[in-house]
Amino acid sequence: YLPKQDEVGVIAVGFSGGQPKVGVDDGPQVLIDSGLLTQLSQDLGYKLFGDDKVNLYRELLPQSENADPPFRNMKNPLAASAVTRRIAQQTYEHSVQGRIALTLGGDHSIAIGTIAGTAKATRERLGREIGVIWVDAHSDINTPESSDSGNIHGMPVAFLTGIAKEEREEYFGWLKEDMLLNHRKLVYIGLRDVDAGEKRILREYGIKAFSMFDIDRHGIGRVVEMALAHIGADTPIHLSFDVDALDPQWAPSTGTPVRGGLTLREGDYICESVHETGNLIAVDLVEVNPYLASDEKGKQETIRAGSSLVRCALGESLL
Ligand code: 4U7
Ligand code: MN
Ligand code: MN
Ligand code: MN
Repeated sequence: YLPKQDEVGVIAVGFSGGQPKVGVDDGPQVLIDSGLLTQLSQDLGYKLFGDDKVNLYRELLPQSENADPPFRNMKNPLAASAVTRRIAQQTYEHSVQGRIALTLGGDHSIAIGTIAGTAKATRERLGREIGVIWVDAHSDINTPESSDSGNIHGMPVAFLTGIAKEEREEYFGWLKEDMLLNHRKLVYIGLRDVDAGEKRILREYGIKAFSMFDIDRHGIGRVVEMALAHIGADTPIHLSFDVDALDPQWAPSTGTPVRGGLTLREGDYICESVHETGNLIAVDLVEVNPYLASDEKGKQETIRAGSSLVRCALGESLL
């Protein structure tokens, strides 16, 4: 198939309602301010479409105490559902035209939208199921019932695979069959903080996951090779990259940092390898929160790391 490999649809999502810490909604703006989009167009030669301004979804966050009460234990469910529904429409529109959909977050709940949109577009455009490479310290596969926190950024994969289901339209019921991800076409890289309930789900469904243990054992080169083999050659790939997959040494400015993570070089290598397949259809870069580092240096390093990951996924470092 022939994606328009020189066109990128940008979706800048300033949404923080999938988790409790303020500031992740400024992630896309700081990435853009650092020059990321200019680099994509001027240095890498992409034609950019879509957002050059950030969609701040603050007006969709509950404006009063009882505006968006928990539903099945989920916090801010109406807001998260409404925002992700809109994002699904945006990634769908870019993707169905063959553009690479680049989404800058925002917390990881937004992947409910990004993947729903590319899954549907790819079924229509190519008659194919997408594969997802989810790079993260966490597996984000809690159901509303298995989650202890109630934070929706820990649940996107459960909704996307249909492991969590909800009929009511305003609570993710808009996620229809053609937007879902086959759990056999999902692979994780970088896991090191997986809840007990999530481990049960991963085991029950036989979901492929490469933890930090696997990376230490086999090395990043072999792990990426196995991950790509799992989803299959010639499968359209959606890469969803949570910056907390990186070790806090490179990306301290994020909401749920976990020690013992990927080096920046390993993160870049994953992105480069996905680019090299020629099958990349979408990239998410999420969970950059510019206010959480203990100093300015940590903030700048996190932004630089996030921006480097995106550029590598779009082919910067390959000759
Ligand atoms: B992120 C957690 F309990 N599993 O569900 C949860 F550890 O998008 C963390 O990967 C989720 O940053 C982290 O709240 C979500 C927790
Ligand atoms: Mn994470
Ligand atoms: Mn995540
Ligand atoms: Mn996080």
